[in-house]
Amino acid sequence: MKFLMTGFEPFGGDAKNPSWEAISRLKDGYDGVEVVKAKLPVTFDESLKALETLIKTHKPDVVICVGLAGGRKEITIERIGINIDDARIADNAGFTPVDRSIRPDGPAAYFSNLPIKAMVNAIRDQGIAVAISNTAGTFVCNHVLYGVMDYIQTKAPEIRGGFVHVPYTTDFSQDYPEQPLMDLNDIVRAIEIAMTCISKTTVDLKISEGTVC
Ligand code: PCA
Repeated sequence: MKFLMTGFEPFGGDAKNPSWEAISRLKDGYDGVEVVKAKLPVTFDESLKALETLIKTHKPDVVICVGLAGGRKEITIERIGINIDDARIADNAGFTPVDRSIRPDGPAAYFSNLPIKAMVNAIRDQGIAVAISNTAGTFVCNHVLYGVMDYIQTKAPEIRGGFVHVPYTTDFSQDYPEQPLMDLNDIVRAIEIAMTCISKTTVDLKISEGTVC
């Protein structure tokens, strides 16, 4: 089974992006799993183009895009990508779209088709903080999640895809003393557990990971 695993370049003034730090540390293969790693630009216009080229080139069975969610204390497995770009900060090309549809004729949202409950369960079993998230924001990560699911639904329904957000890592303690931080080794391990889980799971678990507002 071939996995395309992506992280992002730094953005917003940070020197590093923990998502790429984690992805770059994955091995090229695990038991029965081949891993292709790539770094995506943090730009609305180029990120999805780059991802589509990678999918066409490598023909993966599974695509997992990983990004930074600074301020979150857990690894978060994203459930849904929504059809909107609404940037609070400029992307790395200096572009700040406001209330722009990603696909003007597309549905309002797409669900990830990864076994998100099984992934949360497997990661939590190993003592790593993890949760389902019901919003990937409205910046480049949501753009990529919506875009990859649009590609899958319309062009390659055999692919399973989704998005994982990770917290800041402990080496950001000087930059962000107030932010929750996670050890990079735990993030790498969580991603490895998620890949193993996906390779062994065809039907997701029916367990509640819901929230009440
Ligand atoms: N996080 C941003 C974009 C790139 C990244 O790592 C986001 O959550 O949209």
